[in-house]
Amino acid sequence: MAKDLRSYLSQLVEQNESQLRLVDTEVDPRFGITAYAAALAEKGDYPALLFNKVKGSNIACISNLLTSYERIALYLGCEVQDIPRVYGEKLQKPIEPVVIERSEATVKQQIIEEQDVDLSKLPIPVHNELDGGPYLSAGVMIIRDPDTGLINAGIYRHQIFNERDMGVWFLGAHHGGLIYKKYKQQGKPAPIAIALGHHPGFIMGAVSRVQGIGGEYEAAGALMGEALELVKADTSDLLVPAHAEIILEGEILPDNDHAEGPFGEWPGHYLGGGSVPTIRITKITHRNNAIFQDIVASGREHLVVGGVPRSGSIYQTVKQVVPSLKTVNVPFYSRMNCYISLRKERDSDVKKAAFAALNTEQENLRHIVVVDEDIDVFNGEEIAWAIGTRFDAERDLLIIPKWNGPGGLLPTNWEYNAEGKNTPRMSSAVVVDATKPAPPVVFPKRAVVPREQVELAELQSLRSLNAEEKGKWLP
Ligand SMILES: Cc1cc2nc3c(=O)[nH]c(=O)nc-3n(C[C@H](O)[C@H](O)[C@H](O)COP(=O)(O)O)c2cc1C
Ligand SMILES: [Mn+2]
Repeated sequence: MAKDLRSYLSQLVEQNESQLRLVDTEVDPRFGITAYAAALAEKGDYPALLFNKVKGSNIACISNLLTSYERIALYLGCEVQDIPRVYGEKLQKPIEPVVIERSEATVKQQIIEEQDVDLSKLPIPVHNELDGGPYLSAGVMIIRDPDTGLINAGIYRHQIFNERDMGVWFLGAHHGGLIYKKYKQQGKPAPIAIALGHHPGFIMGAVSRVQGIGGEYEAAGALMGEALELVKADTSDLLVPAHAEIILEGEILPDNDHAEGPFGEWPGHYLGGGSVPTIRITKITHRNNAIFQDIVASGREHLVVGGVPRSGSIYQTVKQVVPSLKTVNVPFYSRMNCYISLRKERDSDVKKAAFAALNTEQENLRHIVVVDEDIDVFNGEEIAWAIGTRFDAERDLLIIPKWNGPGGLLPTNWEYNAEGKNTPRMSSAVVVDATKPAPPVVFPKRAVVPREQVELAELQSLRSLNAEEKGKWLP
């Protein structure tokens, strides 16, 4: 059986049942779905949530699925520390997709024709307090380059405008927007399809930084470990994933822009808005008992999905200049930071690694922390500890003024005048060298309990005090 969302969910449940929790109470798509994720996050709990009864919809909704590196490591079949390396190595061996018969394609089990399209029947959440409306946050939009015929895929936010229309927000040089403009210049609608709900390898493939237009289906195959199965779309010549949960088909209209936003985004605050192109949906196909997928856009889930491809690219470029690199992490709590661990062979390794990272991910990175190989870069406490014990600001801090820009997504990239008007400014970057000083400085050894002894501790035999023991020791 081909890998899909369901095969991954069973892998997740097999590993630990509590990683998938069913919400059987009826929830309102307006804040009701994100309320559960938020309430659990306050307790430090990030299970995948399957909502069975979303008001106004017969379709289930899954949210909070990719909220931890452990869940990414699960499908990549590696340790968390090794994600950037394994991810990068897999992307270097793309796997061609295969096209299957319509009758074999599970996503064609249910068909909704144009006259019956009603997006309000999908369980599309309103995520945060000030959001402009419901948003598709985990849809992979597929579009064909009219010049080369290559198919490109990516995740772009889609605000729902009415029963059949939604927006699409393309950033900067992302291929989706470049391709859309080619159709627009010819005054033609751009046929698109949006895939909702699939194996995480498909989703990560779609957001991987593949060189040039297209290649995402091949990247998805590499990350899934098998050829992605495709099927012909019903309303265009696009090829779409045959085992997605839901496919929306339609076109981006050339001259029908619409006001969009606000929408709470990955920095944890509102980003973007303005005027965006409109997509008209003309057909929906879905599986029996379809599961609609949502990504918590303003939180950890978005940053895990977006951070792994960045860590993967940075790993590859840093490794070329500093072969003693151990691993890197663009953490899920700040895409502007990057933590690099390495076995320092010479002092210059630190700056070489930091500059390679900054050059690879110029869009968002501005704070690089370099640590020794004994520090776990996936643990923010370890990073803070390394800064606290191995970093001296006067000697180890490098500020790079006017590193990147001008402008960008964050308010720190803008200068405001007395009238409140803003102009783009250059942003700075910083390298924090939290590695131990090189010899001759003798650095104290880290205090640890011997590993063999830690492993011998019989944790399963721990229990609470019984009555007799309470009588003995408690007042
Ligand atoms: C959850 C999530 C939401 C995203 N939202 C957007 C978006 O609204 N607009 C955008 O241009 N990119 C967005 N991205 C980033 C793109 O999907 C990503 O950079 C992708 O590689 C772009 O592909 P392309 O260059 O082929 O268009 C998002 C990524 C993730 C993981
Ligand atoms: Mn692309």
